[in-house]
Amino acid sequence: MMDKASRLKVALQKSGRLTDNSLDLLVRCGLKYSRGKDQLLCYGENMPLDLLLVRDDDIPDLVQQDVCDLGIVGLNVIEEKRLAFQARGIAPLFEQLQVLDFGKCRLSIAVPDGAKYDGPASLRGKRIATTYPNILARYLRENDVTAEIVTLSGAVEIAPRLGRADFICDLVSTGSTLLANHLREAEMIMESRAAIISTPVAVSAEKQAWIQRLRMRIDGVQQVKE
Ligand code: PRT
Ligand code: ZN
Repeated sequence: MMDKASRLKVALQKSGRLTDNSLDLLVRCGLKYSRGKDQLLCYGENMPLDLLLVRDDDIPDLVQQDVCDLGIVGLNVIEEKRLAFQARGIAPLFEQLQVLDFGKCRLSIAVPDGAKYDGPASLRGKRIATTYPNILARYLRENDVTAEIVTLSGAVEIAPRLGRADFICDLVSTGSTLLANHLREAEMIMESRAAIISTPVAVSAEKQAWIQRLRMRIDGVQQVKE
């Protein structure tokens, strides 16, 4: 097809909640691809576009570093990374291009069954476990609340039972995980769904034309579904 530099690189989650929907979306946009031996790269056969399969948390960084031109990742991850970069004085070099119709969830504060909660003031002085420390910190700041953020890398829902935190701030979709852990959703702090990010770094006219084409096809595919 075209030389390597003119092929679009798109970062997708390798294996997780966004994987099937992300691949499905591109296939509905007309992409035919073959998987590389290492399972990390997929080659577009009928479009100048290749897929890089990675952990979702790495997707904003890959776009930031201009390794990939586009990425599909949750707004929760995009926002957390944007705030993390800002906190370190780094300008985020990725922008939200298009919001998608899958991966819907919300980032919420949850409290143990029976714990009192009457709004953000109830968080004052509490320990809140989360994997989204920057989004939580902004929420607390906006609500004039001082609390301790306990940053964990996973299994946030068991932190209260282990005595590591009073409350949690985690993603919720059906609510069954909270229920199983004797927690109740007390406050939603962000709504999320998958989105496409792109780099504001100038790309070639050829690439730009394919990004435009892809956007239009995605709009078409999503309208059909609605
Ligand atoms: O390995 P990798 O790092 O790529 O994957 P991951 O484990 O970090 O992510 P993954 O696959 O769990 O989620 C990827 C993205 O899917 C998230 O960043 C969100 O944008 C989106 N998403 C949508 C969700 C959920 N719904 C969701 N329910 N991500 C996580 N959850 C978890 C939540 O953390 C909690 O543990 O599911 C549990 C709650 O679900 P319910 O249905 O019981 O409420
Ligand atoms: Zn992840």
